[in-house]
Amino acid sequence: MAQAKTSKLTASEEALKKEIIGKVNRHFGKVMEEATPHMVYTACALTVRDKIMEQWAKSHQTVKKMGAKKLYYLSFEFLMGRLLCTNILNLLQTDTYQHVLEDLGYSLPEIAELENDAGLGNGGLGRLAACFIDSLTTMDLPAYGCTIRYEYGLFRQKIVDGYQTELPDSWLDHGNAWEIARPEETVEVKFGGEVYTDWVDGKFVCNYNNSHTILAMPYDVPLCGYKSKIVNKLRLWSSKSPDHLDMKAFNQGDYVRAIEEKELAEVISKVLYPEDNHTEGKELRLKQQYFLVSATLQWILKEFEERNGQDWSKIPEKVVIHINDTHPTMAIPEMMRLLMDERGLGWEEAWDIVTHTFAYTNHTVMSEALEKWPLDMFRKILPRLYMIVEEMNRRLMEQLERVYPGDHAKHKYMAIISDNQVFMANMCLASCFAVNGVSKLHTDILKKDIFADYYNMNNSEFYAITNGITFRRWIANCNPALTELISSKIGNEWIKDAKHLDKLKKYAKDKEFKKQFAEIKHQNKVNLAEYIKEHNGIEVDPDSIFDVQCKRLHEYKRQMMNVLHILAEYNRLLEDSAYLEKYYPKTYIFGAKAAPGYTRAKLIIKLINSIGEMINNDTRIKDKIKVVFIENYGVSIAEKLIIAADISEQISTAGKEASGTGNMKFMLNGAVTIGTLDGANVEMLEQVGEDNIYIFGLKADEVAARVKFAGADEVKDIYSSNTALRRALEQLIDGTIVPEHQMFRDLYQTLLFGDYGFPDTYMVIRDFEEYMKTQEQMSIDYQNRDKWIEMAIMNTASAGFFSSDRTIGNYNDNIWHLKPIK
Ligand code: 26W
Repeated sequence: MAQAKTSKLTASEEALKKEIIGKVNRHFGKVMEEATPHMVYTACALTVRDKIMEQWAKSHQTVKKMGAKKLYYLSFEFLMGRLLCTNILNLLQTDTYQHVLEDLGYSLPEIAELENDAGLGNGGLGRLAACFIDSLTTMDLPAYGCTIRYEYGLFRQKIVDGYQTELPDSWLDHGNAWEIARPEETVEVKFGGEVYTDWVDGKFVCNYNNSHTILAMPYDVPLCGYKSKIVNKLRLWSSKSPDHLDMKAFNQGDYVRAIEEKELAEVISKVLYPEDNHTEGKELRLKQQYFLVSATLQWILKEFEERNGQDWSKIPEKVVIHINDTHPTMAIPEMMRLLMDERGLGWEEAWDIVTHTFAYTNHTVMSEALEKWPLDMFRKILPRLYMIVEEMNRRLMEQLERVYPGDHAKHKYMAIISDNQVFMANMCLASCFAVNGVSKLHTDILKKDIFADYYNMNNSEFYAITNGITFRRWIANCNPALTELISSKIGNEWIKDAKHLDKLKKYAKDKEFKKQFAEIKHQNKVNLAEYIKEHNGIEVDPDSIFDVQCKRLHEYKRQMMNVLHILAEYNRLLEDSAYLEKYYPKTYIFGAKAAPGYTRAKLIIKLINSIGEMINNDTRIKDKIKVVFIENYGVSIAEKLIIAADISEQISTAGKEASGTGNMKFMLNGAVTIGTLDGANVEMLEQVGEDNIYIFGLKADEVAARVKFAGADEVKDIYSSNTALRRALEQLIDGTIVPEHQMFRDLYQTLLFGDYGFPDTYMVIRDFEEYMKTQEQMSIDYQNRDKWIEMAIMNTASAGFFSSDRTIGNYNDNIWHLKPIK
């Protein structure tokens, strides 16, 4: 049992203490002395939830009374992370909870650690959705996040013998204190069978035969904003079998089959697909997609009808539906279906509503991520939607013939249905009133390249809306010491109104401020070093440069370039004793999950661990380099890593990273970026100025030009002239790293010869030299402590633009037009 402290509590703290003890008593039937820390966590969470719920009822009424327009943000991913501390922060109760928990013999951070991350997402797109909902609520804008209540979130990564292994993330094991089940709002979703359309008494009817019904039951997670009175919610849909058990089968003794049937229905919301930037066209994924959008659209229309009656033409005034990448695109034909088949509207009328209600964000230009579904599968699982999509395509083709007469290649490229596949991005482009990219550069590429034909057709408005991050989680909550220091100088308005952060610039040369800023970074590094010691058994020096690359593992993000550079450094330290003597120590830290089916990405993880093993144990280099791979990278680990970084690695092949958001988190917490002119890095450079960021490498247009002429000769030339790089590459296959020297051959092969005769697809070889030189310069500059700290401060002070509040402001002004609730 924890040792209670006897310090003096204020009256409101005493009241909270009573509440928490009360929850332990009533929720678990335990007295405080018997409670496990887990029970204390849940009790705290429930008291927080109570406070949010009190606001919720009021806020709900106000929204209703105002008849306010609402945003439904549809996303297959919401990477929320933990909620206890951010909710407490948003309610301005951090000190109160801290005092009370201390009084009870615990600490807030220790209790908060017990919450499982809600890991309902893969990476950037999912975390963006989570930041958005925080900003929307903080800005008093009425919005709902809608997603699936996956029983298993993104897999838990365990490194075994250097390899990634995947374990299920059963995040709901201890229950979820934040959610409220809404069984009374359950809806039916139908799959498969045959559809017969008919006219009965002049009315269009749709009959379903042999279709299979699954129930969608919502769970709501109420969400509060920072210093805000409104409460929004995240609605999570869970699949259920309509019959508790097939009693007939059950009574006939077929017990196992009866259970199986039930399981089959529930499998839909079982697990998040761990694919990032790659689609596989799996039947279950298609079912998940329809499940979420059908349930959500039924709910949206019901809510609309309750508030506004049956004047459906008013939908675009009251409702805006945002589609987070193409994954929820089927919401479009589903709305057509609901309006036509269930509300009796004609095609034109329904189409007019739909095309004024949906907006779409694209998050990637990687061709393997652009979703398409085999037509047969689509028809089999969603027969009615298939008919609607076919009609959408037929009408689109007529339109294209008018706009681009006779240009059959264009028609095919723009079609919703072609080559026996359904193209989801084209479905969005043909129906959404607004389309946006997630940085300036990315939007330019959409307009000039992959979506150029749609852009020129003027079907929808195109916007460049640069991503952002919520400052509540990504500094106020994860870096309290820095937050306090900043607020002590410029007040705390910047947490809600990020443009004030700019005021910090005048302290970049203030001696005392610099000292304190540096001390906080150092303490964060000490804490991370402890974490590494505990989890990796590796001793790292907090005075060394912490160089961090953490993000999903993908070839275009070029973890490989980082690895080759580390190898080259290591070789040089071994060969050149003068260099070793003057070398400033560096700790390279990686965190990354690879999609379980992405063999090459998994091999890169093994490589990182293998070179770590080799380098960390080589006494000849006198601990000058350490390489650490942090297992199971996710939101909560990011919160520890990012605040301790000196250098932020944002080194994707230019043109490939749509925006990046990790880059902004590092910047905000005073890391200096080494990066290419890709995604939002371009705008980071604009904000922070070229003296405070290290930019290298080919630009997006140069990359595009080089891809076209393959570049085998160029790669060959570099290979022969750059000995450091050549050695590092050869070490991949000569037994230096591991005795099984063929293990990493694929990595060597693909860089030098490519998969189909095109070497170095991601320009690792072609950008290497500049990368190496830039790294070298950074090591020199780091040793000029005064200069470096000034740069770090300038990064923090220039990060205001990257608040997701600004991003949400842009979406709202251009696309959503929601009114803040007073
Ligand atoms: C199922 C297949 C799949 C899953 C996820 C395809 C594509 C995705 C996402 C589009 C991948 C993703 O997360 N993209 C990232 O989105 C971030 C938020 O806009 C950007 O900052 C990143 O640059 C982009 O890679």
